[in-house]
Amino acid sequence: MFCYQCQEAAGGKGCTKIGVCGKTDDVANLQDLLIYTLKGLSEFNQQARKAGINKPEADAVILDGLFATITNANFDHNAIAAKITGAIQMRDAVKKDLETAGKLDSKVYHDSAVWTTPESAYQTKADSGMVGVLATENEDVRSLRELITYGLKGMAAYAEHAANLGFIDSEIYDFIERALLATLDDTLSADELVALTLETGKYGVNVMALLDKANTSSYGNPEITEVNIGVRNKPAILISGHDLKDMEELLAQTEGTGVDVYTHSEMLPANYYPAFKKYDHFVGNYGNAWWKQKEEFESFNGPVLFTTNCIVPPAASYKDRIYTTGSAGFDGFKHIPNRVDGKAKDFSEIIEHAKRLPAPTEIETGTIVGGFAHNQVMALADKVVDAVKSGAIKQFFVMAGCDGRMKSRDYYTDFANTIPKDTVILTAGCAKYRYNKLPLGDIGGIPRVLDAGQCNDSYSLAVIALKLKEVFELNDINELPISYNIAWYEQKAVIVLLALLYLGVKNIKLGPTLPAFLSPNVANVLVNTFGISGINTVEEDIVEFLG
Ligand code: FSO
Ligand code: SF4
Repeated sequence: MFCYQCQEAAGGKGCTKIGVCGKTDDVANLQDLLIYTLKGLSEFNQQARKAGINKPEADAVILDGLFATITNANFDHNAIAAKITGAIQMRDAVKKDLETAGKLDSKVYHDSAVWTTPESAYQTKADSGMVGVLATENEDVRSLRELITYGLKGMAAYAEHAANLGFIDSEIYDFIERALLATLDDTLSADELVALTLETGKYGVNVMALLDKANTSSYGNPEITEVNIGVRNKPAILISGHDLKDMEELLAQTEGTGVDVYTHSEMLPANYYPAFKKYDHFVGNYGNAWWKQKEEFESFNGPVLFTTNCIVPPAASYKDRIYTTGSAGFDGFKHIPNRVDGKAKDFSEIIEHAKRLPAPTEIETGTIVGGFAHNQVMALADKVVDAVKSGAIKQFFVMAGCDGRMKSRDYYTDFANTIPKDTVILTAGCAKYRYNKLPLGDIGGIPRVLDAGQCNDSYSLAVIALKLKEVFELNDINELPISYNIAWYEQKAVIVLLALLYLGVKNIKLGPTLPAFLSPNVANVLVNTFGISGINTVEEDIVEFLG
C-alpha cells in the first residue's frame, strides 16, 4: 500500500504497511482499485452523457465509490470488493448501452475501462502497483493528480448528501468524471493540471452551495441554538457523520419509542435546524470530535450510527453496538441498507438494540451555542457591521476544518485563547471542538465563537465574507478584516480549501502540518500564487495575521 491522503500520513510522508488510521494494506490497495475502476466507468459515462443516454445509477456508483475511500469511511474489505464489482458491472452496462445506440467511440481504451477478473483475483490486481498512487512516476504530476482526486472525494461526499435529499446537479457529476479521466491523461501539462485543480475548487463551491440548499430547504435555516451537552436517564442512540436525511429518518422512527437521540462530532449542527429541534426526544450533543470516540462511545452505553466517515477501529467492548449506513462501513459492524424505491431506511434494529441498553453516562453538563450559518448571520448583519465600524470587532478568524488526535492540534486551543478579546472566530467542521467549550465570552452580545455548522457549511462562511465585502464596498475579499487559519485532516477539508482558493482567498494558514501529497514544486505554486503557509507558534502567527 501507499497512501498519503490525510494529515496523519505516516512520518509526514505516507502509510506503507498499515494506515495510521487503521486501514489495512489489502483494503488500501482495493480502495485504489475502486478509484481506478471508476475512471473506466467515467470514460463511458462521459460518452453516454454526450449521447444523452446516461443513467442516474451510474452517478450513484461514482459518488459512493469516491466517498467510501475517504479517510476513516470504510474499512470493510468485502464491502470495497463488492463496490468494485458494482463499478465494473455499471461500466460494462453503460458501454453496452452505447454500443446498442451506435454511439460507442472506436478507439483503444485504457486498462481501467476494460479490465476484468473474478472477484478472487481483485487483490492481485490491486497489489500489482499499477493502479495506485505510485503508478504515476513524476512526483509533481502525481501530487497534482492526487490533490485533484482528494478534492473529488470530498466533492462526492457532499454531492451524495445532497442527492439523498433529492438535490442533483449533473454539471457536478460531469465534472467529477472529466477530472477523474484527466488523472489518467499523460498528455496534460503541469499547468493544465494546476488549472484543473482550481476548477475543482469551483465545483467545490457549487457542491457546497447545492448541499446548503438541500439542507436548508429540507429542514429550515439553522438558527441560534443552545445545545444541551448533558444527558437524560433514557436509553439512547448516538448519531455521527454529516447525513441529515439519515438524521431525519432516525428522529421520526424513534419518536414515541422511549429511545432518545444525541449527536456526536459532525452531527452536532443538526441541533440548529428547526425541523429537528421540534422533537422532544432529540436531547442534544454527546462528547466531542470524532477522535475521542473510543472513550465516548464506551460511556454512551447505547448504539451508535455512523452516517459517514471518521470511524476509529473500535474497542471490543462496544464493537457490537456500532452500526454504519450509506458509504461508511467496518468489518463486523451492522450495516443499515440504502433506501429502496424512495422508502425510508429501516432503523428498527438499532432502536430495539437501544431499548436493551442503559442510558448514557454523563460526561459533561451545560450548553454550547451554535447555528450561525449565513441566514442567521445575515439577520444579525447590522449588529455585526456596526461592531466592525465602531472597532468593537477588530478582526475575524476563519478557523474551519477538522479536528484530529495529534498533540500539535493543541495549537488551535491556544490560538483561540490567545487572540485579542476584540476578535471573533468563525468556525465550521469538527475543528470547533478545540475551542467551542472555552469561556471566550461575547462582544456586545455576539459570541466570540460563531459556529456555522458542518465542514460543508464553510460555504456559509464564504457567503458571509462575500456579503461583508459588498456592505463595506470593497473590491477584493482579501481587504476584509478576516484571516484564515484552517485545520485539515481528510479529503473534505481538501475540497473546502480548493473552494476558498477558487473564491480568491489569499494567505490561508493550513495546519497542523502541510499535506504529504504536496510535492515541493506544487507546494511552491500554492505558496507563490495563493500565499498558503503552514503554522508556526501561536504568538508568531498572531503577529503575522494582525501585523
Ligand atoms: Fe470532521 Fe471527520 Fe467534517 Fe471531516 S468529522 S474530519 S473535514 O470527516 O468531515 O469535519
Ligand atoms: Fe495513512 Fe491517512 Fe491514508 Fe489512513 S488515510 S492510510 S492514515 S494517509
